[in-house]
Amino acid sequence: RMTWKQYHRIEDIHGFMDYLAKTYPKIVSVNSIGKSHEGRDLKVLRISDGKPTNKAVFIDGGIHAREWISPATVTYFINQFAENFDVETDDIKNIDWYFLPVVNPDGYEYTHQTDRLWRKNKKPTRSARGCVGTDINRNFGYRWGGRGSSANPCSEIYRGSTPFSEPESKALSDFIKNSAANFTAYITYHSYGQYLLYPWGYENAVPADHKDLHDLGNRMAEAIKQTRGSSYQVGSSSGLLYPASGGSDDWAKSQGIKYSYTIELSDTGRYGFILPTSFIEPVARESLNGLRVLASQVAKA
Ligand code: 0X9
Ligand code: ZN
Repeated sequence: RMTWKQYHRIEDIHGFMDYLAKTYPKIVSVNSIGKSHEGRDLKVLRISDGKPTNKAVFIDGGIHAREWISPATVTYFINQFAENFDVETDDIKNIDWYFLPVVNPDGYEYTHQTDRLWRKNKKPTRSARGCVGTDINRNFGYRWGGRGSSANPCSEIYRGSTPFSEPESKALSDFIKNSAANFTAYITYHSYGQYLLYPWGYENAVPADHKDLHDLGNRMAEAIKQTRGSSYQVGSSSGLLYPASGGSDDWAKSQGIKYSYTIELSDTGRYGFILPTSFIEPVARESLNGLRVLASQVAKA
């Protein structure tokens, strides 16, 4: 059974998604959009009442294997919306939600079994030293290969041999590109640091509509703060963090998805990636309040 008192293995997360599709077939469906290098499904759960006027939002987690709070938070959203859909707000019901809670299932399982701090995927590289794994968040095909990424397969920020060389980034991007849904927002959950980041990540520049992104980011941060006092900083990825090219957020923005954010969840460094399980519920709850603000913007956009 799924709870938010523990971190779960991929099998439990997939089982939970399938259970919701079976229990709420009118609003929930689950599809595999491809397979990871080791052959694990990349499962997307859709929640929608099917109204043709709905906008669409894509949310993912677990691009980086060790950032366990991310899949935990995304599955919390799924549970909230699926279990309480009839009593949810009109904003939530006027959106077609797509969730991919674990983009990097091979890496995620490896952090449970072997190396808790693994970041990349698990596909072997051409490295003579036998180094394994590409940073999926450096492998997306917009401004691929620039600052903040590495051509060295042994690096933690290895960008891969070509744009979309990795099955996980390829499947995610193909799904969004080929979908009939009209995505208005893309949010990718990471940890840690408590940041709400918008493009661009590849260099110190901002998109023409950066004021809209900053304003919505501020309103989301305010809603998070109102929950239990957590402070999130809002700004561009390159400005607030560091330049890093090949990220999924930049690629989504380049596809015309207006509200593209990377959210770095809690904490600010005391526990970092090894966030105790007692944080799951509070972090997910405040994050849901932030997401509700995004939903209200998307529903009226
Ligand atoms: O470096 C990253 O991929 C993200 N930070 S993390 O600590 N979770 O690894 C930030 C990505 C921000 N977006 C872009 N640079 N495009
Ligand atoms: Zn990350």
